[in-house]
Amino acid sequence: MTLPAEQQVSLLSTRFEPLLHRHPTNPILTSRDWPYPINSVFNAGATRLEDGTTLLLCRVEDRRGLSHLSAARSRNGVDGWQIDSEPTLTPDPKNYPEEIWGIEDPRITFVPELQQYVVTYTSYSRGGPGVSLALTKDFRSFERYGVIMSPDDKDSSLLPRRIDGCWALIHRPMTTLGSHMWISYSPDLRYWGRHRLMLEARRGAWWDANKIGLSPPPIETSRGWLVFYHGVRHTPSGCLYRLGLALFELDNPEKCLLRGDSWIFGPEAEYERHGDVDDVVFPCGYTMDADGDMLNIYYGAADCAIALARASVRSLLEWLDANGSCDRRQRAGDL
Ligand code: BMA
Repeated sequence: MTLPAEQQVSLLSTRFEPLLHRHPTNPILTSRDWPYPINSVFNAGATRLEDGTTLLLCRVEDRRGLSHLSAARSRNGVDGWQIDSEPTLTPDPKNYPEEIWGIEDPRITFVPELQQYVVTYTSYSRGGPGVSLALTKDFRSFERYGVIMSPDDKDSSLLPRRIDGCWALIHRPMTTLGSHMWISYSPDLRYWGRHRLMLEARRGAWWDANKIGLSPPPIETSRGWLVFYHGVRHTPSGCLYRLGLALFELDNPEKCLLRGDSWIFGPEAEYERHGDVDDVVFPCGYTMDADGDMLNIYYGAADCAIALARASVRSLLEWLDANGSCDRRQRAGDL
């Protein structure tokens, strides 16, 4: 017997006030919904098109283990999904050798100056995962810019406008310093430099020790860029992916204003706890309701399904005011 989603979470539910509310019909998309045979669908970028349609650009894994991206469109962002009958963006290793082992985890940014969507995604090369970028107007044809951050690097998203005349990209290179979030700048989306450490993974027993990464694209609020990031905790039985929250200065996004100490969302429901990879919640996209406050956050669950949670920006900022700090803990490595 399958329990309703809200009951499924009860065994593990914490007594903390939930900030993200799971949709009662979760998971909203699985491999069973796909018009062609696939292994799994998860980690989707999201945006709202001009006509109000919600578009998800989903990571789809085939039964070779390689991923491509496919678009799913819905009027209400919950059900009635129209899924492209064939893969929307497939790896093209002939022209882009860095895509030899697939393309994964897209983030979508609509850029008013370009009147286009910029999609950043992981290209899985022989040398490991790197960051690639493509432009599109309609999610049917794409202009690929190729790899913009060499391996090992992933979890990237573009800010929707220039900062001091330059485009800004958040990403997560793996260095001997650890797996931290960095920000880099470019005059033209092709050549990137001025690399700056943006947010460090903590160390020791913290939930976000050693490895963190950007989750959906940053959310622009009047108080700053609101950033969901994932923390990966290594445990004897595998990794635990959870979500934390931080706020960065609008015109200087390297500057962390507030960072919460505890995670705000983690795997609790059955579909988040068990799948191809257990205990993973991994949002890559959100849409905002017309009220300018309510977020629809689309997340991959256990690398097997796409689920939806809703959260109010106002309550996320209130939580950060009450639980965040802006001291050296941004640089938590030396705590
Ligand atoms: C991360 C990414 C995600 C994936 C997660 C859990 O490193 O590769 O695509 O969902 O691992 O497997």
